[in-house]
Amino acid sequence: MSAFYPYATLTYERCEQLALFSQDSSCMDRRYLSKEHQQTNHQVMLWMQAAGMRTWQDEAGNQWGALTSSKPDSPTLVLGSHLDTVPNGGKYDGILGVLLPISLVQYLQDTEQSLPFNLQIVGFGDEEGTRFGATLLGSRAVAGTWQENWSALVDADDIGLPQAMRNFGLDINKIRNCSREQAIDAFVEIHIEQGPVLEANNLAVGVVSAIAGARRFKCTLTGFAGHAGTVPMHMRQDALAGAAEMILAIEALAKVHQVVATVGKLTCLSGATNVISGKTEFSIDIRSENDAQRDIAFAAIEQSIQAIAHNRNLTLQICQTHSANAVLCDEALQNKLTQAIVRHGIRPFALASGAGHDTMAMANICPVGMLFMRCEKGISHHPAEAIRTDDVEQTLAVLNHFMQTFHIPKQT
Ligand code: HGY
Ligand code: MN
Ligand code: MN
Repeated sequence: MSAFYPYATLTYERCEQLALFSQDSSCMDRRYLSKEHQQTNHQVMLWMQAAGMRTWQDEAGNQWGALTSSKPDSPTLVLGSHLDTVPNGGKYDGILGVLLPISLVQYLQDTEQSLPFNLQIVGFGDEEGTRFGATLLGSRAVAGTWQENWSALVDADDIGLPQAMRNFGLDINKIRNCSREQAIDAFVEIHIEQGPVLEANNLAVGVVSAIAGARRFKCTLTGFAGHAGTVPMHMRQDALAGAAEMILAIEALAKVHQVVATVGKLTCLSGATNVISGKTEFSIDIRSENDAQRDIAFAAIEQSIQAIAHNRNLTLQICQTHSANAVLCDEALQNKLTQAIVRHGIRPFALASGAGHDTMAMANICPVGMLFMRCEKGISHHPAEAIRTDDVEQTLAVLNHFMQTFHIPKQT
């Protein structure tokens, strides 16, 4: 066991503690600007303060901690990830990328080591976009790419984003104050891989080369509700049967165009056993590391599902709810992370991320890098998401090597 082992168990135990802050006692579900988000920010603030960091919560509800260098005009490195989860999600997606850096700062504090640059840690409030549909709200506020039309967003209980922010003690009109352009010289995110590649290569960590770009849509399909017993099959305008045909077409076209496309949500409005569906809503999430390839695939999907709607005498409305282009990680940061992995005696390995991350938003204002940590069987967005303490120990050691040898050029 290395000097990092106690800090690995500390990180693991804290992930377990934060998992208690969930709106559903039967599973992990922590949403932006909720009571559970508030509890989590407070607990993370206490852990940051215990590690000697100055703390604050910004106007978007992101939780920050700062360790200021003895030379205040030094460059600033930010480490961070998100504190929200998907419904029925795991305990480590995002959360590990906030708690592991705090544990490393605790180690530096306990071993009386200082850094030649300013270090900040951020827990973003909304990466998953579960509550309001748009994603990366916390990191986009920091990156200065908050979108004015987000003021119209409402959640499943018809609570608007501005009201939810007021309930949280925030004022949406001040959101521009938390933009950190020019104040951050590099951003690095530690995150579980959420895929099987590191485990298949028997590696604890890997360096992320690129992050797939994503587009998300809300589709509303309208037919005509009818009596399940009296309307002949050839006279139906069945919105659920239409959605079913469209979902299979989306799956087939994703394979043809070598992208990933997912229909994760399907709602049959006013559904009843003996009623032909008159209206359904479903989501589309389409991704690729190649934005052009993704857009060509989506154009083919759109043409196909509109044709299905036409043939079934249905009307289909497609509304884009999210778009983020693919992001290449900074070469210099990738090299520094690779050198730290080699110095720790692990075989260096680079891989792309199919999952989206706050890093995509931060790439708008500074060089970005990501370090992936293995998760068991690559399972994520699922309660079976699991990590190993010894992998956390290795990741802490690699991150420490990275920090000890890291020189950031001040952004001009
Ligand atoms: O959907 C994603 O890729 C991320 O987990 N929000
Ligand atoms: Mn996620
Ligand atoms: Mn995540």
